This record gives sequence, C-alpha cells and structure tokens, in this order.
Amino acid sequence: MSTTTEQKGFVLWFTGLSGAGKTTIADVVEARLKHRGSKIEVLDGDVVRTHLSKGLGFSREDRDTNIARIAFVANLLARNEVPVITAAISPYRETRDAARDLIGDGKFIEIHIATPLEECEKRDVKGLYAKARAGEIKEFTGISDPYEEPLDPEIKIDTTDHEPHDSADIILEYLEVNGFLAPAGELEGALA
Ligand code: ADX
Repeated sequence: MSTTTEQKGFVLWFTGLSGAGKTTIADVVEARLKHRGSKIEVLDGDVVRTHLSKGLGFSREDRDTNIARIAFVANLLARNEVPVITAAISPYRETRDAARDLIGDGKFIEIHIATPLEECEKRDVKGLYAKARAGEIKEFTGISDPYEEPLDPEIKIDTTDHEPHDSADIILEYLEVNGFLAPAGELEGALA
C-alpha cells in the first residue's frame, strides 16, 4: 500500500551565477516543503564557505573541492531520505556531473537558475560585480572566470520574468509530477 507520508531523498542542485537568485528561491522552496510536512536541508555556498569549506578560495581547484564536499554531504543526507537543496555557483560541468554520479541520476535534479549576467550585474546585491569590474576581485564568475551552463538540466528558470514564488511553483510541480512529493491536498484528503 502506498503511503502519502513516505519520504524520498532527492537533491535539488541549484547552479547559476552569483546574484542569480539561488539562495532566494532555495529559501522559498525550503519553506514550502516544510509547510508540506517534508524534511529538507539546505547547503548554501555562502554558508558552507563559513564552515565546511572555510579557507577555500575561488581557483578551479578550490571550487571543485568546495563542490565535492557539498556533494558528499548532500549524498549522505539524500540516501537517508532527507531531501537537500544545494545552492552554490558550481560553475564547472564536469564537477556537477561528478556530483550527479555520486548522488545517482534518479535523485539528482539539476536546476539552472539562468538569470543572465546583465541582470545579475544590474542587481549587484552584494556589490561584488562592481568590484570585479574594477579588478578588485580576481577570478569572479561571469566576469573573469568561467561559468559552464548545464546542457540538459532537469529544470531551467530565468528569474528575470519569474518571482521567487513562481520559481518555487515550477520546482514543486516537478517534484509532484515525478513522484518525489505527494500532490498538495492528498495528505489532507487521506486523513479526512
Ligand atoms: S563555487 O564556485 O565554489 O560554487 P560558491 O557558491 O561556494 O562558489 O560561492 C560563491 C559566492 O562567493 C558568491 O555568491 C559571492 O558572494 C562570493 N564570491 C567571492 N568571490 C567570488 C568569486 N571570485 N567568484 C564568485 N563568487 C565569489
């Protein structure tokens, strides 16, 4: 018998430029999943870099180490039925593919937050793009360092024409359609 409360592990692997909206959307998806009674853990690049990846910089080697650590922890959680959202730039295709291989294709959901560079730079929430343009920050993704777009992500969202709640809708619908999440209302219906 299927139970609507059964929890499945999966990883929502966000990738995209700094300022694309990864953290903002992750926060909304996290809140919405919690509201639906799901477990959820978030591994945010900026936060991971203050603990697990403290001291790492932005060379390719350090970014790869950072991403490998995030993938390692995400896998530990997902295989124990704890859904995970990762929100790091993760600029290298090969490194994201290694994360996909580790976690398993069936559980790895790559989400390209595909906000164009011009829009990210226009927002410049942290003021880092201005510093990168002025040469004060080296190896800045999109300006002086590469970002390799996903070729075939499970989901692609451009936040230029989506509010965070719209983006979260797209992601939650994907989870429902693909059997990772019981449709909204099903649990209430089952308990009625
Ligand atoms: S990743 O490349 O290793 O995936 P991660 O997501 O952890 O990057 O960290 C990116 C964040 O670090 C950015 O959102 C920004 O706030 C900050 N940052 C500082 N320096 C850089 C840089 N050179 N390139 C990109 N982001 C930087």
